[in-house]
Amino acid sequence: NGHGSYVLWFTGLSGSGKSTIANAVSNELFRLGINEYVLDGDNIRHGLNKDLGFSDEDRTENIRRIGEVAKLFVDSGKVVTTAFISPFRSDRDQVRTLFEKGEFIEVFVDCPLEECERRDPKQLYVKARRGEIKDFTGIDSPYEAPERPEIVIKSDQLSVQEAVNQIIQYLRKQDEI
Ligand code: GGZ
Repeated sequence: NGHGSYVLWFTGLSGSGKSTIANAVSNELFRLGINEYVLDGDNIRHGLNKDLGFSDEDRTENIRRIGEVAKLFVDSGKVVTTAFISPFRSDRDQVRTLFEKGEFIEVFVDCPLEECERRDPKQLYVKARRGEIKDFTGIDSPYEAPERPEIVIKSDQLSVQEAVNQIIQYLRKQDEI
């Protein structure tokens, strides 16, 4: 399955580093001659899914649609990276069923809530603690960590480059690069 098409599905809390690491992986893959595309809040929640909010139902629908779009990319022969909290295990497992074995690579960006809250780059945790944002993941909405992710990135203990290296190493081992 060398140079195949697959999805790198990032999951983790807000502020865990999903988008940063996903974009850095994307740049590295580009350097290696793999033209890969990143789906994230900027291009999905502002477009295809702009009718959806952050209730449990809307998050489930958000992830369902993203899964279907990722599937289209993979069918067309592309590598795609997704960077969404995707907090519900059942939603991620449902997306996994769309793909052949080995095509769905779940990347758990494992960062303690306290560290995400300390970073709080958009001051969203502060607002959630004050009750100004409702249903915020980790505060008053759940995050269900993956049980058997293909990759676990301890993003509080690694630099972005080290995280990228860990993922590239995994892909090499799987003959995906
Ligand atoms: C979580 C929220 C919320 C609530 C707005 N809960 O750090 P960010 O800003 O850039 O990333 C978060 C993003 C989460 O959207 P996703 O599509 O990834 O979520 S899910 O997979 O659960 O559907 C955050 C911002 O949107 N944001 N309100 N209530 N994150």
